[in-house]
Amino acid sequence: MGDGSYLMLNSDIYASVLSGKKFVLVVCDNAGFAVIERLQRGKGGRSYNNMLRDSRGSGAGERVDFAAHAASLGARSTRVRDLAGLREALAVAREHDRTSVIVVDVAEADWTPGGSYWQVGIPEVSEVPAVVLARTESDAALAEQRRGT
Ligand SMILES: Cc1ncc(C[n+]2csc(CCOP(=O)(O)OP(=O)(O)O)c2C)c(N)n1
Ligand SMILES: [Mg+2]
Repeated sequence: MGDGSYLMLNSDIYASVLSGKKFVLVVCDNAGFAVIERLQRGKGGRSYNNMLRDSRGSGAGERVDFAAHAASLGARSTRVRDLAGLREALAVAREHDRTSVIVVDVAEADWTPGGSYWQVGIPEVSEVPAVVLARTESDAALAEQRRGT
């Protein structure tokens, strides 16, 4: 899961430790809600406060130590730096009977378009040309959508 999803949903780690229902979690830390940032900009919006680099205030840009956090919930945790480290950490995690959290830093730009799109509301009326274009493209895509799916 992503770093943002981890922050929203991490209590399940503790539940897994308490219940003994282990899982292996790989946290891909790209320092923010990257998919939301892309979605927002892709629909004509401006970049706003999705990525850590855009945060303001006295603690701006502060990174979370996810491995330390997961350990505090009772999970085994480690941070890996490369693919070899990830392979090894996965192998070790699979052997253990306790939930493991493996943290890896990933690049924000690393993603592969799948040819699908995220259907969200886009203003019908806007003075921003990029929003008007996004709405036009969305309407065209919706016209192609199969009914009932
Ligand atoms: C509980 C909850 N709140 C909000 C959302 C909307 N949402 C979908 S993806 C996402 C950001 C995910 O960020 P991250 O897990 O770091 O993944 P990234 O896109 O950076 O790879 C958000 C906020 C959601 N899916 N679930
Ligand atoms: Mg992220």
